[in-house]
Amino acid sequence: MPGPRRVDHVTCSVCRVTTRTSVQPGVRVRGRRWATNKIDGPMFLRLLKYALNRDHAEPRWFNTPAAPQDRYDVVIVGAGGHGLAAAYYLAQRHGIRRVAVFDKGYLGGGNTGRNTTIVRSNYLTPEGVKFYDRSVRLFEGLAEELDTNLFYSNRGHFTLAHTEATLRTARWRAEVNRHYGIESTLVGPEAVKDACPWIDLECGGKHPIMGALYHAPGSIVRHDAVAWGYARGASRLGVEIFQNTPVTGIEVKAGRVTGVQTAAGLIRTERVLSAVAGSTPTLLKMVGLDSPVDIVPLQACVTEPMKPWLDTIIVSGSLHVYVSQTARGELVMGAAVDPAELHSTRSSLEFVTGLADQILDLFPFLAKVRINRQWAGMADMTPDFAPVMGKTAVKGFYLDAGWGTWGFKATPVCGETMAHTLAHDENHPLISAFGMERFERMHMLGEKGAAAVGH
Ligand code: PYC
Repeated sequence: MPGPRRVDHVTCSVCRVTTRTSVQPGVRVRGRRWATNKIDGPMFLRLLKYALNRDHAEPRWFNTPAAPQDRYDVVIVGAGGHGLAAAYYLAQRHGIRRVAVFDKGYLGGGNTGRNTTIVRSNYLTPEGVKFYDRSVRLFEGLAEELDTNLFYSNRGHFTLAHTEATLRTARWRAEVNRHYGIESTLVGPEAVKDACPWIDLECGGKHPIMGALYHAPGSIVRHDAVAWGYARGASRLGVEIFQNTPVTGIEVKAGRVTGVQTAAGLIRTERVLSAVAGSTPTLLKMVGLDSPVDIVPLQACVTEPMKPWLDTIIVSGSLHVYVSQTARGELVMGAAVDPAELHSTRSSLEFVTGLADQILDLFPFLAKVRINRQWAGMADMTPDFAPVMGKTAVKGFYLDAGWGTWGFKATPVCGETMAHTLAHDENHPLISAFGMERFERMHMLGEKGAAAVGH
């Protein structure tokens, strides 16, 4: 198997050119040319010009009106990536522009800003594989579509196997993936070492690496840039975004949505999309629906910056670790979900000590590296580890939930499919298997084997 190549997509916000740079693992990215345009010249000159001249203030990414209107065609609850992407595609693809997005906090401040930015489509079920493949494809063209540098960086993704059972699941995933045209393959330990020479294949003698599922499209992308890019795109098309404006109730009359109570007053609407991850049970209660969703914290952390040494994404479900290196040189890492349900974003010492213990088995040379920040998101878990999406028993109430530990990578496809579903009042074909009614019928999807995170 050839070593994975790293491909970075860098989009210049002045001249809108997306440059792809490609390197072999371990080789520094060199020779990135300054993007230029005819008017402003190279980007660094433009930065100087704008930084030093008050008359050239950068335009705001979006403006919020002083107060919401009385009525909207669609109200979206949650200004994270999913809600904003749905708003963008509603306006851009379906011409539905009287859309308001409300968030109780700040834009992208929920799970969008709290994940470890991994994008992949190496799922286990055909439904999951097709869905996430569409997401990866949308991600690949997103910087250009949103005219925003998303720092999309194609790294390749290794899911390590330390046991026969994990190898079997990896082989199964590779087969399903390839059936749907997705580049996933089972590789031996030497391919892992080729791509990541710093790894200890013996893991300190405790859990030797027997092989891995290698997934070429695996990538990382700057999470806040995705949310802000969608926000700007939606806002340019007329969508209104209200931060720090909680939705406190949803009016339902005769089984239909008629309005939304917000901190800024009552808004009339017949269509509401809930895209609130860890607050899903709260929203469902507002419309009288019960939920199969549990909320569990998922913690992550970031180290101080280091010289580039990790060009790929390394995941070990058995060791409960996943790690990648950002363009700034920090390692972004996470572990298993917390062991019990908890509606909180507190992060713990127990998490970092546990994670350090495991990561040092893989990379002993990291012993002296300091952790700069740690945080938690609230993962909304379903019993079968697949999402809950689409129409619900309440007419006009649409759900985008059950993202567990893999919601960020679904951002574009959720936006696209939920916009279609709201616009046509008909579930998009890619989400038809994800309806809430599957739990009543016991039609579970069984996606747990594709989780990167221990549960
Ligand atoms: O699903 O790839 C994933 C993932 C990585 C970290 C948390 N989830």
